[in-house]
Amino acid sequence: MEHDLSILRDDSLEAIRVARSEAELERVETDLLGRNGKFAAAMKRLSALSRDERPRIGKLIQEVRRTIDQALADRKRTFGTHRHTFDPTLPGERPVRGHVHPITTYSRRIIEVWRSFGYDVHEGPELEEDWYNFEALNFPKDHPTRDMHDTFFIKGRPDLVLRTHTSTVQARSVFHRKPPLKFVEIGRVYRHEATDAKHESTFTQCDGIAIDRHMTMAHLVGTLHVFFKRMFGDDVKIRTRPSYFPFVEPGIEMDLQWTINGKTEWLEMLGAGMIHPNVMKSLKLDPKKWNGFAFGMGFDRLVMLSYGITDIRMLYNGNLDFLKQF
Ligand code: FA5
Repeated sequence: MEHDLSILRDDSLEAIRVARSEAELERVETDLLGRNGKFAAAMKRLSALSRDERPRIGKLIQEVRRTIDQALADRKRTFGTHRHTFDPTLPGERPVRGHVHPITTYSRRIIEVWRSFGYDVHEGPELEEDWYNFEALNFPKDHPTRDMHDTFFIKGRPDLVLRTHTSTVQARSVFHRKPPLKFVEIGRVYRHEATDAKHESTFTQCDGIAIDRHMTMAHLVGTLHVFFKRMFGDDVKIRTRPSYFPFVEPGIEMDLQWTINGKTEWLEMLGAGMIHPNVMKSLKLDPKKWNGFAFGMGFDRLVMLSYGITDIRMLYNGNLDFLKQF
């Protein structure tokens, strides 16, 4: 029995010494000290010994047990210490590297194009005053034209809305500046409406405005056509349709041709028009002296067209498998 105990002790110490991880050490501990472990087996054998032998062997077993407990505790500590020690010679853990979202990549590209046309870039708040979002743009309070943009409201603050378009920049940026001026704004907008492959309730728009003397629809359509040529190449196909927006007169919509899943179709890209004289007056500009054009395009749709994305909702659902492709 003494011989068996000394073998058990030596084997145990060796197993503890060579354990290479905390998990492995735990397995060794269970194997030695668990309910069906080697120790329990030794204790069982103790009961089979004669009364005379029992105290001496019992003492030996306790000694072996203490030795093993101590060795386990020491080995555990070395793992613990290793974990908390900074070893400057070990290679570092590489942080996971991400990249910017396709909407961000694209807005940087678009901004470059508008800058090359001499346009400034402005920003406005997403939580906007009702006045800038609606009233200044000729959407009077309680007027049916407000039905065009259902939005999200703020409890207890009837003067604030989540902006429904980036056209807010027209009033915000023109108000404190003197024409002639040209600028664009890219940003998030919100609408309380059903979503589908081409509509989201949170999406991105790019608005632009140019105010000068003697501006015409030809300037507007020409500017947008050159812009789309720069984005998609000289043979890009555009078409315009008459449309209504309370803040322009006349108003148009512009579509771009795209081929998706083998089918060629028109995709509505933007609303635009000549700035309404009522808006000029809200901006404290004399409509007899100054005029201009404004446009507001669905930015996500540009991104969709460029990358051949068939569902706008992919751009906002945070699915990494999708985003990693860009
Ligand atoms: C407007 O938002 C006007 N502010 C545009 C404008 C600006 C007109 C300046 C005249 C002068 P509209 O609601 O049509 O218009 O939206 C403009 C573009 O945003 C659309 O052509 C479309 O490309 C995109 N868009 C509109 N609603 C959604 C939506 N729910 N999800 C994704 N894109 C949308």
